[in-house]
Amino acid sequence: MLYPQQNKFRNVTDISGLWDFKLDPEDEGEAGEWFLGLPQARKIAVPGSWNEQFQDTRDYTGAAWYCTEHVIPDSWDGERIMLRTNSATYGAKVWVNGVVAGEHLGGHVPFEFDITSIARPGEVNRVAIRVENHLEPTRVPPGNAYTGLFKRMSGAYPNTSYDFFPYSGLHRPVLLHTTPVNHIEDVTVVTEIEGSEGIVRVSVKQSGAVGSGSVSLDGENFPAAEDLEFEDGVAQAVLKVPSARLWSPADPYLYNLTVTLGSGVVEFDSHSIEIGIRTIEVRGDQFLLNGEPVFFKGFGRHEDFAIHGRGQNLPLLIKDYSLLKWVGANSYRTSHYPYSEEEMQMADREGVLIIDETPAVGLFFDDGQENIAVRLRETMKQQAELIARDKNHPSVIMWSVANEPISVDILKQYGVEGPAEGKQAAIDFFDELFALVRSLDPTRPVTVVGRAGTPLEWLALSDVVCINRYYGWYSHGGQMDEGRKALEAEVDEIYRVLKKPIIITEFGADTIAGMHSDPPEMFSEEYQVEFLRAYLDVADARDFIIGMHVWNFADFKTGQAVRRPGGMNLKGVFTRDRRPKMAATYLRERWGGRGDDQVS
Ligand code: BDP
Repeated sequence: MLYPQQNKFRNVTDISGLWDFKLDPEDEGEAGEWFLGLPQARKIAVPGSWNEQFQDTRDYTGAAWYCTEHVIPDSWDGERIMLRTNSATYGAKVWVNGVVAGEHLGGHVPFEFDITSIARPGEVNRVAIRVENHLEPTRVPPGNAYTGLFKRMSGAYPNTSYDFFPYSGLHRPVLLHTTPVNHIEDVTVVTEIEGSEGIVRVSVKQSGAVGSGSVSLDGENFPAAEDLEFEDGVAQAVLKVPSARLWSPADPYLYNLTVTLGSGVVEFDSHSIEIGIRTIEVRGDQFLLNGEPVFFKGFGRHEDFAIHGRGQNLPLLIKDYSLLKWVGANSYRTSHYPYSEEEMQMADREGVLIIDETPAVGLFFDDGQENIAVRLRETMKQQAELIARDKNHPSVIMWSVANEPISVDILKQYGVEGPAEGKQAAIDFFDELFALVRSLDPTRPVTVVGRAGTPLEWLALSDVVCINRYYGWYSHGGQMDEGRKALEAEVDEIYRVLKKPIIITEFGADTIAGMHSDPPEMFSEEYQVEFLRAYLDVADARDFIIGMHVWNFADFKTGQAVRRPGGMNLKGVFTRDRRPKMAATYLRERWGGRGDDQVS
């Protein structure tokens, strides 16, 4: 799905702002025709989670209505008019001028509907969106699942199968945009390197039957173009870039690629994207970027901030990238759902390597074939949408299909006897999921992120083994020396069996900013430093560990539970308002972070 853009063939208008809003706990809105206007509405900010904008909505996950009016310009008449919602968590139904435009399930990727036949150029148009975030066991991620391990372990409220707050609502901008009727539908770019030459393979899909077009690449010393000849709406071209300037964290150079439909005097449409020329490959124990081994230094993160909730927050995005550079990180994982498109654009521009994760967090396999099949369908759909959205970003270097799925063996450790068939069901689930990802994108490695006790057969599916570990916290609490030994023994055993490179994608300790102790004690800033030091030392002594992602970049909101003071997970090395704990300064020394003046 192309990112909307303004150019001489296309228009974009962001219709976010203050919208009318109303909760619909009884689900009466549709019968009451609220899509024609909300009775007794209050204002809400779009984008933004609804949970913290009012006093009475914090734990509300039922249906709610958003409504706005917008004058579509006359000049849009004759164009294809689209309504794009960049993120609605979780289910959305959209009306324009009282007519259903479409529905979508899944909280973190954009969806759009062709509203040409219902939009009224030159007039006021009414847009209504009903959003609901019912927590259901068959959703991805699941909620209200009494078999879910997170619920069992933490008793969290609201009842999610994951450790972050179920923020709800319109989380990213809502756009109206146009394309010509005959338009470019999709562009796919794959790059290779031969010697010093960059090879850019471009595939273009159009909606109509225009016979030809062109693709041009603009960048340092290299303005060049190739013709496109379409057959059945699809065309390919290969651009060769002598002495290509390769994309990498050290030099995240982007070329501008423009596809044009039509040729000469008659052009129908064009679309531009920024691309990076780079290769990635997992070879032996190494992850190679442009043929050179990379070590991943960084974090698991969340889209999370007070009051905004999960709502897009551009000043925070800028601040976080500046802190990532300050601390010396070169990578992060979009734990535990796709982040905004603007995040991905920043990663391209700043040279940050992304493990791009779907919302499949906390999956389980002990509630019957039927439920498992629904979750598989939903996971595959969301995975395919993510690949369609992010496939052209040079920063995206690996897909993570799921975080910490719960095997029946893990449940057993907690005294829950899962059904025997849950074992095979999970194997079938991941076989299908991995096959889908590899067929949709054969150019990137794929992983599933494991927790303590994840079966090695599951980890073996991954190109890079990704594991989350909490020795010294959830086990061996307060005994970092013992925790370190347990970690060493386990990673050595995993490597002995799987012979694949390992990234520790989570390790961290809850830390109350300002709490100190000597000798270090759990929850103190000193303990967090000791914890991180031990893990980083273990990694330094092992070539097969190719990356360390601290959990978490910043403190974040989650459900209320005895393990979560104030409903917060405090494993951030920055506080929620981005003040550094001692651990941030420690990481900066260890990772060689840059000064503010050196941040581009
Ligand atoms: C891991 C989860 C992560 C949690 C973390 C924790 O992947 O979402 O926030 O543990 O307990 O199991 O802090």
